[in-house]
Amino acid sequence: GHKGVTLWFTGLSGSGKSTVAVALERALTARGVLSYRLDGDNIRLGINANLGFSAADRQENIRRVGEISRLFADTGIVVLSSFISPYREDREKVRKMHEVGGLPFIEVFVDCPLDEAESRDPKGLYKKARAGEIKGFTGIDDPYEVPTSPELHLHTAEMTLEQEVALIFSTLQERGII
Ligand code: GGZ
Repeated sequence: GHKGVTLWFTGLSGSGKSTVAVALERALTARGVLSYRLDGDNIRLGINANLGFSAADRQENIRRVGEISRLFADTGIVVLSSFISPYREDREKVRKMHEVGGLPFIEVFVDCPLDEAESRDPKGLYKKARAGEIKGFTGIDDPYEVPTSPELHLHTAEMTLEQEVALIFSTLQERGII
């Protein structure tokens, strides 16, 4: 059996948060562990369709996603939440909502250098941000506050995807979650 938990992936756009979450989900499914992924693609088009990227909207985005993660984790699911979540205070609030409910919370800092994320630019958003066509883009003209004490710190420039998945997997095992 396994316990519910929220794995909270934070990092820049293009840092690889979703890629790690997808690979981890595959590994968990192969071991019979029920997991569920939350990210901008399924949340910002649905429940948070009314939110943009102002500081207040990002804060509300993270608050709602934190509450949803907590509810899923409470049912025993391994929740994989991938959001830039650029503000430390908002991430700390999500951590607290889990802790008061006795639910494990694992902050995973997907630490990718800006120049690397920018060179990937899968959606061409950094290019638009540099050109001033998108205002308030994280890492360009909006802040990303790096985690000060994440449970896991993935230096993505020095690790393979397989190593990252293995590290998260062994952390879940060591903590008796899976
Ligand atoms: C950052 C933005 C912005 C701005 C659109 N700043 O690479 P992506 O496209 O798929 O990931 C980014 C996503 C970020 O949504 P989150 O819900 O994770 O953000 S937050 O936690 O800050 O609320 C990017 C796209 O949305 N995007 N405009 N201005 N990312």
